[in-house]
Amino acid sequence: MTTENFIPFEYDQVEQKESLERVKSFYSDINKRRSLRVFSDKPVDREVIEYEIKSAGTAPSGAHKQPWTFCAVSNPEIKAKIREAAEKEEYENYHGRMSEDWLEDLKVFGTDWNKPFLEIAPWLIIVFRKTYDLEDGIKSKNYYVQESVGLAAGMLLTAIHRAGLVSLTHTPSPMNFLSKVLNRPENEKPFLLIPVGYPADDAEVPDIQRKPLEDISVFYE
Ligand code: IYR
Repeated sequence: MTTENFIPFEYDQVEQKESLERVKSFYSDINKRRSLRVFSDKPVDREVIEYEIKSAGTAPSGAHKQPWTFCAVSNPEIKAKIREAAEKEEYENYHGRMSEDWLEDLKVFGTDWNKPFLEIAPWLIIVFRKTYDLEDGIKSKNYYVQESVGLAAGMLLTAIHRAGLVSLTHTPSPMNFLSKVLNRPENEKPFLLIPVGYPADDAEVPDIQRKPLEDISVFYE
């Protein structure tokens, strides 16, 4: 292993008892995260969004290529364009493109082709994955792009929750209209559209449960 470019790792020791306290407290907070479809139009400062994106940008990535771009949109005209294009696609999805089974699975969420939150939420963060890097016309390879951008998106949702805001992981399908509206280069493909803001005063969420630990884990001791 060549380590000439290495620097000391900064680490604050945490005792086991405190680890448990910290992770229990983290779990009780993150367990309150819900995907919201009803937003308030209350504004959110740009700096909050910047730090959420900076947090997402700390995610690990294949060969540290950081193959992501986060587009943060508060401009009302651009939000209106995104809503119009998304609803056009979703109308087709709900009227023939999605299977009966799929529509049945979605009933509990009460979704349809209408997406008013795309204009009401103060910010839309559109996550792009860089299928390859493109700098000054020169292409170079990225690795494990889906995994890397998925991790960054998860950290973004966590940061949004930590800031006391709510979000939705939205995937209007197909999403290529986002490249056009946001004028993104050819090496970037839309990955997720995440409205961010405060919940509407009367917001409700579906009554669904998370799987218990026994159903999502296997321990080998
Ligand atoms: N993209 C559609 C449909 C949809 C699909 C899944 I999978 C969901 O978890 C929720 C919705 C929409 O946003 O309505």
